[in-house]
Amino acid sequence: MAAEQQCDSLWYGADLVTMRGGHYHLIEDGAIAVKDGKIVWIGERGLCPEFPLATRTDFGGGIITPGFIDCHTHLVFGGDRSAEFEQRLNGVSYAEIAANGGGILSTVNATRAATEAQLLASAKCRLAPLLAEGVTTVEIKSGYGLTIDSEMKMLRVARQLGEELPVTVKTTCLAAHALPPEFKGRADDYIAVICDSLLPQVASAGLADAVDAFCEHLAFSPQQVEKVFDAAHRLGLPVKLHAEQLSSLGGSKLAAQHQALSADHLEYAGESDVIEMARQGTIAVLLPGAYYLLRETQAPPVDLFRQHNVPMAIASDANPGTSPALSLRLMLNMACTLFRLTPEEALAGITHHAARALGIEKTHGTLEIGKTADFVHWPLARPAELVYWLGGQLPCTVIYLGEVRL
Ligand code: DI6
Ligand code: FE
Repeated sequence: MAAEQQCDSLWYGADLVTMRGGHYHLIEDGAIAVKDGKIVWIGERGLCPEFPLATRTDFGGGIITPGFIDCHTHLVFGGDRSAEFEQRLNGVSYAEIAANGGGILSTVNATRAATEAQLLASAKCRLAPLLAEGVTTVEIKSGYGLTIDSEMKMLRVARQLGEELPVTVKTTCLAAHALPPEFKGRADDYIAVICDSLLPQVASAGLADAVDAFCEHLAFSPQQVEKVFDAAHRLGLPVKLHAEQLSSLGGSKLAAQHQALSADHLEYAGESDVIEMARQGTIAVLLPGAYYLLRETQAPPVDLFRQHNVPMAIASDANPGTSPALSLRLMLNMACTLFRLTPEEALAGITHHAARALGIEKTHGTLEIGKTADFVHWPLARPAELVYWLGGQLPCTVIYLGEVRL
């Protein structure tokens, strides 16, 4: 870049944890130049061009990471399920609760009954703590409406969150999350509604960036999921899948074969699934919050993901049933303690690899020239500290689209 080229702002005086290629790729005493919300120069401060007209911020120490990306959440929903949390602690299983009309369906009832304003207000409260700890991009799924109108209502609320708050929102239609009560015993009919009416309407309203489904005994079979994937592809929408969370049904392999951006959960994935994911470039999204809350004992096959070079992302899965998690940093710690990721892998999981899981890696997830200027300054000595503390709030300055987010 020519030295005489201008930028709007220059940020320096900290070590840059660029996360390029999914590694720290540290630049000591670095500088970042931003123009029109994009990074136009990055490198050692000593090599930085003049940029005489730029606004300057000297952080005077600390580290700068990319903005965090929570690539799997269900943040928009009505009600809460603390009563079920209590039931589970009294010995009732998640599957039993679901079979008795509780579980996802109780949130479906509360979500259908809620107005858009109510859903927006409650989701804002849950999003606030994520933003406070450096999240600049969040994915939000539907899946608690399960009718055309209420799924579209959820997705409109998700879009509105992105318009009203300083955060980038990616929306995912998860209409195939659970069988709505009106379709009891007629799952194939519901899948047909999703494929023939719901998804086309969602797509023509521009409400979804991707399509997801829940492939599980208590939800939908691989054959049913495949129909949803085919419909999504006809509409030009990328797919993702909740797969191998509670049992092994081959969902992750199916997802990979449909060029899914990601397969998520994956506790019960096997080597042939991992090999197919590697072949197709499908990201493994690990969700330690749900694993923890369900007291699962089988961890996802992290060694196989490493061995076959399947990138691992980490997300909150923030949802009222299995992961009422409102801290992505806590998920980092849990991914390390429960799944034995390294802190570097965990940070890649909420930056570069999370961006890949959303298909936005060209613009987000690392500190590189040309990328969106979303980054976070932390007055910390080293990146592992972001993963080490168990929750709590660490002071930080968030730069979103090139400007300090207040
Ligand atoms: N897997 C999960 O862990 C959540 N959805 C899914 O497909 C659970 C959602 C809920 O219980 O409300
Ligand atoms: Fe989920």
